[in-house]
Amino acid sequence: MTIDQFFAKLWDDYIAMTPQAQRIHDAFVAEGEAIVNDHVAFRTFDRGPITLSDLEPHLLALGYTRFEPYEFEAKKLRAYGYLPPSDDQPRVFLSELMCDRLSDAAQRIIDGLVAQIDADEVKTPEVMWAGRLWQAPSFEDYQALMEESEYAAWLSIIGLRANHFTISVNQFKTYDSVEQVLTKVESLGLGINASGGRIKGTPEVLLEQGSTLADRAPFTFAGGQVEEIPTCYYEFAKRYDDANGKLYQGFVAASADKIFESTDIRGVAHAE
Ligand code: OOG
Ligand code: NI
Repeated sequence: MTIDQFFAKLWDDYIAMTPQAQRIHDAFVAEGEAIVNDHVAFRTFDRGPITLSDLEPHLLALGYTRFEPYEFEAKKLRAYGYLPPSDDQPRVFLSELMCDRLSDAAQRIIDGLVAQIDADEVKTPEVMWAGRLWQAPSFEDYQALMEESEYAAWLSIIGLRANHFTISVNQFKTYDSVEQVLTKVESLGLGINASGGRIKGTPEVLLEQGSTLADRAPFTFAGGQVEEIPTCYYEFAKRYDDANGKLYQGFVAASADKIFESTDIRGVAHAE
């Protein structure tokens, strides 16, 4: 599979899950903007056959290289940033939940999900947009995970796929700032993640980011209960040159910590 095929499939799955992404994409295209992806992000459990180390080979096979690790103590997550084989391809952010930091009860729920995975399915790159590799959990299990980790609850129903694509504001012609882009996105009637402020990061940390609030969709839990749940979101990023005049390639942990909350069930439309 070529890198272009990989991202085409990933995008198709993402927009099927995230109608707002196609709307946002098309609105900027209609204004004559070129859409270049800054990065995409994946989430997983550090349990069963889908740990970060199990999924990483698919990125390496496409020519990605490990760049930098990140840790999110309060959210019980660790992550890696990956650099693409060429500058015109998106970076990748891959995180995993440190399951042993959850209660025994929550760990048992997660173990029950990952035990259903056919390990062979994880060996092909299609696993990166395979979605749930287990039966839908019950609403009770979802809520129990939610008590301890929004990320765990989200992953238990959404599964493996791009949780967001990110438009590079650097490549825009008529928009200079992330705030201008967010204002346009809001004019489409979409909500913005205001946790930690609408704009995360500053020119000083060489990365400014903003994101939508995830789309909502009905989800059928085990037993047939249907509830509205957050799916995926869209992000906008502007990078700056470092002291050596080289474009910053990393992520910023303090900003990423707030970007994760774009899929929070409680919504993060409130500024903090
Ligand atoms: C990833 C959040 C971090 C960024 O740009 O800092 C991130 C996620 O929501 O899984 O993408
Ligand atoms: Ni991101």
